[in-house]
Amino acid sequence: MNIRTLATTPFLDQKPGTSGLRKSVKVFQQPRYLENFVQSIFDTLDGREGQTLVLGGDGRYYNREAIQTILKMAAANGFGRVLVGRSGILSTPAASCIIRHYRAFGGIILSASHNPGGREGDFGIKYNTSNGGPAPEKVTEAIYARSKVIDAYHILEAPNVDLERLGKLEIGNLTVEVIDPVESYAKLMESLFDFERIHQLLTSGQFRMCFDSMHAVTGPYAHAILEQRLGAPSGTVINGKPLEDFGGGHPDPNLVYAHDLVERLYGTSAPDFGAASDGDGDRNMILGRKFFVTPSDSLAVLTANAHLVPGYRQGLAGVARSMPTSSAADRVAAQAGIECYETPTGWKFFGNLLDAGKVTLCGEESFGTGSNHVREKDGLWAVLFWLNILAVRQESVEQIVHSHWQKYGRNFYSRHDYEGVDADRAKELMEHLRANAPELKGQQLRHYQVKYCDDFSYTDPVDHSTSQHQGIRIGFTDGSRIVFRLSGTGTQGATLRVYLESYEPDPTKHNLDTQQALSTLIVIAEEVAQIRKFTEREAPTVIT
Ligand code: VG1
Ligand code: CO
Repeated sequence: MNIRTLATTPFLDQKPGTSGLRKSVKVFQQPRYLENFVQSIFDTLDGREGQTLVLGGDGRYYNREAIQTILKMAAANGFGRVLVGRSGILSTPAASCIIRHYRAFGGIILSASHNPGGREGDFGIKYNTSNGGPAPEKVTEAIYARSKVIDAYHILEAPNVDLERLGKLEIGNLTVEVIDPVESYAKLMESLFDFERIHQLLTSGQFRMCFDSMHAVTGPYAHAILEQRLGAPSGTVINGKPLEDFGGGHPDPNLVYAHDLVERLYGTSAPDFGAASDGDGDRNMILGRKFFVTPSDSLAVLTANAHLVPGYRQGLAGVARSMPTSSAADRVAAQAGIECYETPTGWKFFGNLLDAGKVTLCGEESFGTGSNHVREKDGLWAVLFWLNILAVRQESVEQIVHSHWQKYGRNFYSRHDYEGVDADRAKELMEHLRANAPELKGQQLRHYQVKYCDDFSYTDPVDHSTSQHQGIRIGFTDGSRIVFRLSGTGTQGATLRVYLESYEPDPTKHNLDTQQALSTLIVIAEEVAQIRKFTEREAPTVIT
């Protein structure tokens, strides 16, 4: 066995963002770049000797190469066993499920999620802890600190591992186990949902659905679960073959990028139900026939209907949503008499609440929904949850959402993204807002009165850690809100996100167009933040 210790020098830009370290493939392909980061992770893990690690990714370009390197580094760093998905594939929620199922020490997930892939695209890496969830900030900060001083990494000299064949093999003192990426995840889904009832719905001839895997990681999962186990006709899953460049597409399930799906659901003889997932399978978009469900509403609908689903029939401990997510779920929680928590953006902030049993469901406005079944958001889980509700209620998606609004009122909601703007100008915009924030309180802006304006800071109710500067919020006396923050997942320039929300209790106004309903808030956002001036853009790049 030949373990080599190689000298290296730090890269100073290995700071993990909202969800791991994301950079262009070209950056990751620099000699020692991946090795430095992986060694920095390993160096911060006390007690890794002999432990089990889970490893897999979303199949994008550079996935296979990175996996070979990480296996050899795990062998040289004293791990006992690595469970790796066949072909190097594991969706993010499946990786979380496998870490928990095998009681692994942790896991490394290779993905840049919804960012485009391929040689010219992005790559990413993140570490998940033994609860199956993204490493909390104190861990990512320790990794970053280590990456700034690292001077050596350890790697075993060994031939590449055959990732196509299931089973065990040894490299050095490490056991590598190539596992089926779908199996334990599919079993977990079967334990939560009424598969018999969903099967009846999907084979009744009265109901058609379409699932768009966007040539990303959910292809094998969706084929196995929706078509093979639940009996949906073949062809239900479109773009189901994972490709290294996602077929040239942008694997972000929204109305702009999931165009194949949107065309079908808004076309003639549209199916009853449509859904899409992102690069690594943790996001979901839910559509009815000619009808879009905002992710914030989706969380609220799942919360209100959880009693219809076997895995949640015993009741919900509470719900949590990220701060920019609309407060639709808060209204359901209030009526149900359960707690609703508000966390900063990013799934890592839900981990403690889930581990402590304070919440059962969580969600983000960015097409992410999940529960205590794993510690990541979970795209296919959300689709199965919706299918279970549809099978029980025998109503259309649109009817279900409209009756939800009738009962709870409607939170009109939209996010305006300005992608790839100049990073310094974007920072200036935020600083300008931060400086003006104290003066806004009490002011009348158009017909809205400002109730509060602050830079969101969060104290974790479980470990009392605090996270500051999580977004500028302007709250109005009628419950409407505007939130500004900069993305922590982009790789080029900066992305400004503007989140807009207004509440409408009156059912006769629920059919208004969303952008129309939010038009005054959109004007106020421009007036307060001078978005055009700072971004030098006339309009957002993406509106969701
Ligand atoms: C975005 C979303 C955030 C999500 C994160 C990771 O982060 O806004 O809600 O948790 O992506 O999702 P940001 O910092 O760019 O706004 V994924 O599916 O990209 O891992
Ligand atoms: Co994702």
